[in-house]
Amino acid sequence: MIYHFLVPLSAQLGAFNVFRYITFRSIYALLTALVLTIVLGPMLIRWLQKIKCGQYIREDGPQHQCKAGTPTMGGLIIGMAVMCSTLLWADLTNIYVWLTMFVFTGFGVVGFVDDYIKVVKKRNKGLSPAAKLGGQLLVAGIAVSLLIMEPAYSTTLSVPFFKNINPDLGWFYLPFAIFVLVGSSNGVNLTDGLDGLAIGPMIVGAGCFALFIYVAGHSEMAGYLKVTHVPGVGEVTVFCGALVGAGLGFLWYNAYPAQIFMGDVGSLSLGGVLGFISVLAKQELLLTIVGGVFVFETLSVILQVSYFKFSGGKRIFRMAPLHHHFELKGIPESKIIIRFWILSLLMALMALSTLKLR
Ligand code: 57M
Repeated sequence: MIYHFLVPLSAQLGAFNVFRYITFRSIYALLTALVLTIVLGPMLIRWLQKIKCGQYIREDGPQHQCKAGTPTMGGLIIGMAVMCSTLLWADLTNIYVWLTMFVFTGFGVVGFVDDYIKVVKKRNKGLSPAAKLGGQLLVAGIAVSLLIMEPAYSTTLSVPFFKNINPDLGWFYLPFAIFVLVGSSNGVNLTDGLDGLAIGPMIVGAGCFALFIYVAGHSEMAGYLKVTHVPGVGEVTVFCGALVGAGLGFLWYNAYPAQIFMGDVGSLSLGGVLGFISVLAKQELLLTIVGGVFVFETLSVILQVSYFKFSGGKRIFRMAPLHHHFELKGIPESKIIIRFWILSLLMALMALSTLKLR
């Protein structure tokens, strides 16, 4: 809204021209979301404590009993900050911005319903896995269908490290992109089991994709770096900025020892939207490198569950997802978290290097 209000004034006062720049608005979107989460965080924590939205802790697995009662559904504040900041700073005539907000809200609603049943209604099971997956598929299906109908958007695939390989998936792109969104959403959800473990790599991922999406939307840069150009998509950088800001503000309270957890409302929406941004930036496969931590966590679950079934009860890891394995080995929680953050930074740098290594 600031964009729509101030840019027309640039005819009278040249200084307002600065609001045209995506980079300028992305930085202010980051700061706005950061300030909103830091200022409103304590209020949300007190309110969630008052209405007794505390986390139930399972008794099997690593000892987290001291965390019992920590308020959850902190994803609400991330959602509110990201949406307010995007609505303030982005060009709201841009279809990609609206699709991104739709994915973020849609996955958030699925997570919210799950949290609500678990935490408010005190039924520990939450939504059934089928209902949860159904909700995710529906949101992803609507968003990707609308996206591929956009004339400027192509259904080709970029292959990291190979600039000349761009197969056109045609209609097969629809199930593929839906898989990316749903997989990413569940990957972040599985990772969200230690203080700051999911939000750290999420901040790094959003920052990294801010750059990729900016380049994809910029015809000269995309041409120079030989990445697929998607006209108009650069505006989503503002959303990525808001995501980084809200993530940092949330980490302020979710850092070890956490005062609040994000809940499914946070993990499903963040994961889903990261997947969607990778699709918008035409860097779908690169998401496996940028979100490497989420991929390792998910693979550990797939391997563990499959091996458990086929071997009649044997395990590869002491417990899956991977962070539980390290906890059960006796590594302190804060050390595991920081090592996973380091890993995510390294993976993001590796992903950025693909811009030149082609
Ligand atoms: C939800 N939820 C956390 C919090 C957070 C298939 C199977 C591997 C699924 C997996 C599972 O259910 N994963 C998804 C993970 C929970 O956190 C809440 O959930 C939200 C995210 N959805 O925001 O609201 C707990 O995680 C801890 N936590 C923190 N700090 C944070 O900032 O400490 C979360 C955020 C919280 C808190 O303790 O209560 C969770 O872990 O439950 N299931 C598992 O992870 C289970 N693994 C398992 O059963 N492994 C088996 C294989 C064969 C499937 C095995 O390896 O033998 C373990 N989960 C737990 N205990 N908690 C089992 C032991």
